[in-house]
Amino acid sequence: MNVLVLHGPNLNLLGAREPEVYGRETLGAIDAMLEDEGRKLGIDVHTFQSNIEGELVTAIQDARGWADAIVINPAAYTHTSVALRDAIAAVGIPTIEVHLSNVYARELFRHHSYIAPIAVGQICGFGAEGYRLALIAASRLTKP
Ligand code: CA2
Repeated sequence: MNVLVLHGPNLNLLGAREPEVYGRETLGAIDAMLEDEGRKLGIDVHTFQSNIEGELVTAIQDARGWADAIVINPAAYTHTSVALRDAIAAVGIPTIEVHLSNVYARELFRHHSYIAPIAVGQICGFGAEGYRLALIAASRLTKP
C-alpha cells in the first residue's frame, strides 16, 4: 500500500514556533515517525510539504495511479481552498484530513473545512499522534 502524506503551509515551522498550540516535534520528526509506522503497517509513506497551494494541487493530481490513500493536513488552506477540495474530489483517492490542534476549540473561522465533506474522515486535536492514527485508518481502508 502507498500513502501520500501532505503538509500544508507553515507546517515546516513545526517545533520552532507556537509549541503550546502545535507541539514540540519538528516536521522531519513527524515524517520519520510516519515512515517508521508505515514499515510496521506495510505501507510505503511518501511525504511532501509545501507553502504553495498549486504545488499541493499538483501533488494530489500526480498521486493518481500510485497512491492508495492520502493523509493531508491542509493547514490554513483547510479553511480557504476550493482548489485543494476539487483536486481531492477529482482524483478520487480516499483522503483523511488531519489537524494537530482541535480546530473546533479555536477561532470560528477554523471550524469550517472545505476538505471535510469530501474526506473519508477527519482527525484533530491529538497533535502529531493524529497523523499516526490517520495512517492506521488508511491501512484499514479497503481498496476499490
Ligand atoms: O491544527 C492544525 O494542524 C492546523 O491545520 C494548523 C494550521 C491552522 O491554520 C489550521 O487552522 C489548523 C496552521 C499551521 C501553522 O503551523 C505552524 C507551525 C509552527 C509555528 C507556526 C505555525
